[in-house]
Amino acid sequence: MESLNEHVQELDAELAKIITAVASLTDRIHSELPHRRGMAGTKNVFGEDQKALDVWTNDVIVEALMKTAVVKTIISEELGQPLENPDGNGTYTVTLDPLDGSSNIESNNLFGTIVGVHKEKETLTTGKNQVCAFYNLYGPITTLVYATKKTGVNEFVKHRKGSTDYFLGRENMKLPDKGKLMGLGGAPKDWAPQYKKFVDFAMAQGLKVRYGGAFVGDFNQILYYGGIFSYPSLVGKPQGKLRLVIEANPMSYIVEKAGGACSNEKGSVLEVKPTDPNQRTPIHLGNKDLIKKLEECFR
Ligand code: AFP
Repeated sequence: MESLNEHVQELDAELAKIITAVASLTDRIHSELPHRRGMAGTKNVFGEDQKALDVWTNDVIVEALMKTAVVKTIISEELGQPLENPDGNGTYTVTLDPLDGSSNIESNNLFGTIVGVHKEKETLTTGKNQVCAFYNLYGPITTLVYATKKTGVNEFVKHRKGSTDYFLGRENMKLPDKGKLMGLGGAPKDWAPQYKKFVDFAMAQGLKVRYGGAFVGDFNQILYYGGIFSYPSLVGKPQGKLRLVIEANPMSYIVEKAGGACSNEKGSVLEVKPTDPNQRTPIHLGNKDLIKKLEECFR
């Protein structure tokens, strides 16, 4: 059984350090989950109440990433503005959603960590410039899915017995040819007529609706079963809910490496040049035929 530590040896050594730094925190984060379900009493940059666990998870991951000495800048949902490495070290910019799906903490539903990695001089650059993206899913089984151009998309399973490492579950993952599921974000009363048209089409094709309220979990099931995850533009909220830089871009990179496609209803999300680390975007990810149909509905 190949371990994550062995698998990442194929990568640039600095990039491998970023992946293993986050992966090595899983036991620490997992063991804190039951103890930190309350509010921290502060708000993040989006005006949302921060849960104690969000704040704590952000701090431990940021500390570990900075310690690698290969990270120049961190853009995190919980930090508001990009954080430069105080030692002036590093060449990578890492985008971080430390605890995606944090409103699922109270209800004990899925949540995870989403990471995107860039190696550009500019801090804010298009998603297509990512060199790697990965996520941790703290589910009944904890998994780490990472993608690079060289390795494709690979899933690792956290070993519980006598090891802190992850072991290869699925290598070079590809979306199934025919999608089975759709995850539909936002209240249907706020959906645009174009999106309603697409949903009617997808339902008529026999796709089933499954939605858990954490991007990590809702995307992960699409990677397995195929279909489409959407958090669309909404009436009164044309940019939808999800964040371009820290949420949409890493998952879009992964879905493309798995043979799927992404869209912001006009074109690929990965082509959008961000102007603000916190900007939002409509996001749709999944099988290419469904993304094509979605864009036709919006034309
Ligand atoms: P929280 O981290 O505030 O729970 O938001 C999670 C999220 O950004 C993303 O993980 C989900 O896909 C989406 O929001 C769920 O939003 P709804 O609660 O509107 O379904």
